[in-house]
Amino acid sequence: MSTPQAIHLSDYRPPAYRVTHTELTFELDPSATRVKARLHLERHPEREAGEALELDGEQLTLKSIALDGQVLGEDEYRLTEQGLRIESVPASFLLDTEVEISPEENTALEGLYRSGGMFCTQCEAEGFRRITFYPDRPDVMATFSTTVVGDAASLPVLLSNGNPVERGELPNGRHFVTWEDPHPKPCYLFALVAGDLNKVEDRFTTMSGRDVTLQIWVEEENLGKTDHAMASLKRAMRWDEETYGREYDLDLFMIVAVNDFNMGAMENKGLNIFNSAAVLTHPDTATDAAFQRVEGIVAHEYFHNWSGNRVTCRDWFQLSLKEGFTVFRDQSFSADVNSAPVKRIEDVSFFRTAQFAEDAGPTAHPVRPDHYIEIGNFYTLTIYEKGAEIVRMLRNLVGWEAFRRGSDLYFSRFDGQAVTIEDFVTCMAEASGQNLDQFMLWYSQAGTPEIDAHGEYDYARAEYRLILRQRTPATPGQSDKQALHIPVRLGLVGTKSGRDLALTLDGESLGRDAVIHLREDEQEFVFTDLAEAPVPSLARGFSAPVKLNFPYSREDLAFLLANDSDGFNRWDAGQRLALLALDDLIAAHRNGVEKVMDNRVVDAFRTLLTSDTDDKAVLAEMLTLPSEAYIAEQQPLVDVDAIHAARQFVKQSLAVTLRDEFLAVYQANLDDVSYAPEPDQIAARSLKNVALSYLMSIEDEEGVALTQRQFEAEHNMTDVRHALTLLTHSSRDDLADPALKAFGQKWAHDPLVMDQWFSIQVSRPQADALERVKFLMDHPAFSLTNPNKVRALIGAFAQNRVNFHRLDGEGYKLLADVVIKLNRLNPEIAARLITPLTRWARYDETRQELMKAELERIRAEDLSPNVYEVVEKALA
Ligand code: B3K
Ligand code: ZN
Repeated sequence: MSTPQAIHLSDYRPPAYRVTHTELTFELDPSATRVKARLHLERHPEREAGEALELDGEQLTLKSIALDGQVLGEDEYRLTEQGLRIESVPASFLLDTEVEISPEENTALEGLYRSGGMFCTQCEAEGFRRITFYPDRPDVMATFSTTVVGDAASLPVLLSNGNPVERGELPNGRHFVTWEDPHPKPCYLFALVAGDLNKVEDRFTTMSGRDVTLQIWVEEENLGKTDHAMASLKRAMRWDEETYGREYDLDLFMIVAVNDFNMGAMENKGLNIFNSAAVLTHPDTATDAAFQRVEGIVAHEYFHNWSGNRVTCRDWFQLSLKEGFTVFRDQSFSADVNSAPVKRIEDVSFFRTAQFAEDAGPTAHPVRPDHYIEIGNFYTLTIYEKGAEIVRMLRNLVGWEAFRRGSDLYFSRFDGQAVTIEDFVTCMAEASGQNLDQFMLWYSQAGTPEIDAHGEYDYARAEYRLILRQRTPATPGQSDKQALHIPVRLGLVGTKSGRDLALTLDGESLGRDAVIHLREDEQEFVFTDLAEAPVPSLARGFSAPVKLNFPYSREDLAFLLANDSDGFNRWDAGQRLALLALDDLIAAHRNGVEKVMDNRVVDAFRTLLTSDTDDKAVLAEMLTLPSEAYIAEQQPLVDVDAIHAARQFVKQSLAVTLRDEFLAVYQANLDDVSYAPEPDQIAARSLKNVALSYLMSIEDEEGVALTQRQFEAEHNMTDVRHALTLLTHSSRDDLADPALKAFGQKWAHDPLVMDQWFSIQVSRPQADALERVKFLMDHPAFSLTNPNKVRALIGAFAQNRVNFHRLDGEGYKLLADVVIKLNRLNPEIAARLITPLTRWARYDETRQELMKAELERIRAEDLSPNVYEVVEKALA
């Protein structure tokens, strides 16, 4: 393969020719599918006459080509690795091509491929060029008419976008269905599914009275696992009408579950294709977390119908235009239908662990990158989650009402168009009358801003002076950073009253909870008329995606944990308090001195455990210690063993001292009501299971007995999986092995449950985790060509902090071996899998060298653009 070249945002030009209508016919065959395409093309008004026509196309065998009905001779067009070129074409014309492709050899799962016995597609970002010659870019929007022809016996169901308009029998046992999609769309939203599928059907009446048929298509054995996805879909449809005034626009909305899928799901117009893991649920096989994930993803893909499909991206640099906005929309939906504080805590915990790490590593990039080699590498936490945080800041800056007006303006002004991030932000500026120029920097500047905050209370003047200093560390290719516009939501909690004090800034009264705007490198805010000294509660609700440092004492943090009126910051105060204690213990472990537990943490936990709270879901979060990954994020140099030992020590110390309290919480939250994925039940289960984790951490007789009882009761997968994890992660193989064996035998037939079984065992801290991975790679349920299996086994192992980072380097070597194999089979998955190795700079020298050696070993291979780009950045 030749050295892949970067493409740049600054080189954007509209296409020379655009397609107004696309007619496709597929003759499906596993090894030789024929695709006929008739493209209605016309010159773009902004481009000059006489330019050549260039169409993208990869791995296509051209069988015939004709322009306006005239067959083209071999000297009238040119085929390259990247596509097809015709030097001279009229201003408007028809192009007919016929190509042959081989779905069964397509292990990259981009374009048209086989999953089990079915055919399905994944076209975003650039998969359509593996189906036919086409201007494969999002700013070419056409109506589509698609005829799918296939064997009637093995492929009774033939689906594509839009509405079915014709169907019939053909000779040789074949049949066809023709689909029309009246909404112009870019080809990345094209979809086709064919297979022996069964449907579950429901209806939805939209706010204007349109009757929509809803269908979820699955393989027969999964027919009992669609209720939750269907209910979620209807909730999402109603929510988008009520919240954003957005209504569905076709008579039919379909979801299909497929087993082999690179991502969670795909928002193809009218025909969403889902990874089965993101749609199928049943109380016996899916955890509460999985139920909530399904709800969120179903909503996310549905919301794309407006934020992404009706209004799409001009080019792939604008990816966050649709992804950031849609993640924000799905987060808001989940917050509205579940526990809002817990949703925020979960999202932020994940964000601060994983996106901060991305921002601090060699693949850091702006939310709108200015160049890339392979767009498939840019479906990142930065584009998605940081993009969503930016939209959230916008919502908070302009207020919900102006935000909604801005969103209405955006959808009406740009309906049917492919647009840019400026177009979106301009609507928000117009609707609110605010100047968002400085705010735009959030899109172009990479890295996590850090705010160093200091405060001082002056008794004599009854004033609190707060000084905020911002800086954004250099990221690859961006050494000089400018000051961002950072909204900091805050309260000042009175140390005597424990209440939020009234805020007066520059003579203006701001209430008790306000947003101040940091726009300079350094700013001072003087709050006046404060009768008591406060402890500041800063960046409430994580009001901006920044690291906020304030020299809190442990007493301050314990105070905020008890008194902050902002639930999110109360939780965060607990996390900060635990982190301070963990810091000491990590140091003690490294220095080989005795570890001593900080009593302030014990006291705080005792108070939490014995308090009378009605918010069990938040309490469960408060009782959860920062994860090893998050603790690692806070350390200058990651010492995996010290972090593991310190966290384990805190957990066990709490369990020993507060055993009775944990036991009481566990017992108070046991129930035998029939399972429902409802907020109250989920909250009680999380609280009970957090308590069980502590009880089991000391592995005393009662903890073990309770865990085994919970495992054997088989009440629901949430409880069973939690108990199995505790048994498997305990120090006792006599607990782990029988439980794993029973579980593995019981669920051998269910791939999604087997994924959980794989993950649980390879994430155990015991020293045999790596050997288990190797052994399980030969398990009949494992397959390197199924992305879910790769994630469940290899991906999960790479998250096993202690064992992946083994000092003999065997963990790194195993990952590199898999990456090398997947580089050929599935480059998109291969490139994602490398991530943990790219973080080498965070570790000690020995590990750095071992990790870099594996990256070098990968680099020596003949690489796909995906893997090439990541490895080059990691070794730059
Ligand atoms: N838009 C898809 C992502 C597909 C990426 C494939 N390389 C899923 C989503 O964000 O909804
Ligand atoms: Zn999306």
